[in-house]
Amino acid sequence: MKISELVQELVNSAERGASIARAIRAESELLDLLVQEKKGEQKNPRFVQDFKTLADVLVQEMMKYELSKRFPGIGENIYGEESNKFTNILGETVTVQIFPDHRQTAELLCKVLDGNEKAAKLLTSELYRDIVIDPGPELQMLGDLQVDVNDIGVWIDPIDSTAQYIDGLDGAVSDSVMVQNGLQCVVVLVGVYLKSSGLPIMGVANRPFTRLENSQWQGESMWGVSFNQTRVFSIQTHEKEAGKVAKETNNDVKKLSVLMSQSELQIIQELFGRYMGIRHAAGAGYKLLGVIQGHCDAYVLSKGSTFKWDTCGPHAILLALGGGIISFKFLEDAFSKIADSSMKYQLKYNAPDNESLTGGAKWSNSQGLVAYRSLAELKQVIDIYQTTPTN
Ligand code: 2IP
Ligand code: CA
Repeated sequence: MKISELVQELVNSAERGASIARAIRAESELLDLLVQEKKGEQKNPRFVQDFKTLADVLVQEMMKYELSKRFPGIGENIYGEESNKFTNILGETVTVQIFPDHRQTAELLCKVLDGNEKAAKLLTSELYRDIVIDPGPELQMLGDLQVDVNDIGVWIDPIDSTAQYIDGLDGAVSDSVMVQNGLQCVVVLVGVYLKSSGLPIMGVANRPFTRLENSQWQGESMWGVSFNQTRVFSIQTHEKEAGKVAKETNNDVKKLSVLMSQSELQIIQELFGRYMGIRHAAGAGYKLLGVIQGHCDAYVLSKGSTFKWDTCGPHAILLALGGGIISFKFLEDAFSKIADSSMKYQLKYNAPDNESLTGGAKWSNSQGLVAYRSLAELKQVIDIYQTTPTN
């Protein structure tokens, strides 16, 4: 399979996902369903108690459908956060999938949506919209590079930062180009990894709600490939410029700035906060993009609260840039050891981190993570971690 063709297909699919995410917030019929409070007792024996999950599943299934159409057989190796089976209180189950015939898809959606024909039609028309976007001139740099279709797996996070997506507030831009929360934190993520090595080789990240133009949300898309000796990425120069501005507005330009979750342990925030600027932002994908775009130098998370689908795509882009993502526990190792065999230390995507992980935690990045833009930044994070007393 030609890598450039897969990139083109992933970029298109992620854009279609982004456009569905925007349509749901723009059409009142769909938005009402999204923000509807979940009532404890449902009068109707509904299939969908939670429309957000249906939105997630639809984006995921649409990507599966589109990729399988183009690359037969790939579908069995595409994994996502959500199950596509919905069961109502009568014990009936429907499996949400996209059919070649759009009428069949509309009928299925109508059933899942308790007969809401209008919503089913609106969603169906978004699902089949013809979308082809230009991945940029960098695509040509991939030339004729090939990958064995039997050796790849795909992780999809159809809508990362779902809480922000449902709240739907525009995050206010404060002292930096990044927001702390709001719709801007939503990201559609797709990552491709090699089954043989577990390493990510290709990633696409699409932010559906990047900026408002004439009251309409505009998105942005980026991708990266890190395969054998080839490293190509699409990050545009205006994003690099934005990163520069962010750093210059920092009082101490030499100080590293690190992204953390609002819920990061206090002790970790204090430890790094003594020597680094700590920034908070919602969304694992959004924080990873913050590092990719150079708005911050690293993203540090001590807990296992992210999953393979959150990190696989952005991880491939970071590798393409010369950075990476390692487990937080490796901050205890010598930097020289990590630098010497940095691929060995990267998070892996072909198996759970360990066999004892079950249920919801099975596919978590169980020992936390450190995402960095280059080894120089990773070195600073390790130095601080290893030399700072915790009291
Ligand atoms: C979540 C989402 C959260 C993030 C968490 C992810 O994915 O990105 O915002 O937590 O790690 O798994 P935090 O914002 O504290 O970093 P989803 O929204 O898809 O459940
Ligand atoms: Ca997620």
